[in-house]
Amino acid sequence: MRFLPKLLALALFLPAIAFAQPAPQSEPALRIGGVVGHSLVLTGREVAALPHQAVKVADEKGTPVTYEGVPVFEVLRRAEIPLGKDLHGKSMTLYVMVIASDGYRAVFALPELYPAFSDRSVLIADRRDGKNLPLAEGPFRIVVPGEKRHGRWVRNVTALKIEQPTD
Ligand SMILES: Nc1nc2c(c(=O)[nH]1)N[C@H]1C(S)=C(S)[C@@H](COP(=O)(O)O)O[C@H]1N2
Ligand SMILES: [Mo]
Repeated sequence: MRFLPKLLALALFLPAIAFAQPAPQSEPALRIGGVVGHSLVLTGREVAALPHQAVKVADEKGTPVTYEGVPVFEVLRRAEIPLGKDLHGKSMTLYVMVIASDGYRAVFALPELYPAFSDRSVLIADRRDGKNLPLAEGPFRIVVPGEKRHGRWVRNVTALKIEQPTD
């Protein structure tokens, strides 16, 4: 019984030790969650290993630039969003909330990203002119070929959340 107070003290102290551990070296990651079959967290390396497309676009100042990236659809597919013939009816109201590290957000309706609906590939870019994205943009940036205003070209993307209005 004499040990009980010590055990209690230990039990109370252990979580403090656990929280005091240095956070694991956090690799840049992209979270995909919300209305999906299963949530995903992809590291920069995992994103780099997915099939890429290169697009030549003009940046917001009009300077030509080549981005390389993964079609957003390819990432959503791996999180098992509703696909194929399932993308009709109620699924037509699904949208993707793109979330950045500075709190900036932008929305794409799912059909905008879906090859059966659109020839345009909205990309999660991880390279610019053959190099990793600069810190101000990376590690991931949305690139929307053909979209003149760049309000949805979200920099420093940390998450894609698939959502649906509730009513
Ligand atoms: N994370 C984040 N991304 C963002 C913004 C922002 O404020 N935060 N601004 C958007 C707007 S309004 C524009 S016009 C473009 C500008 O891109 P640039 O800084 O590469 O020229 O970034 C877009 N992406
Ligand atoms: Mo903008």
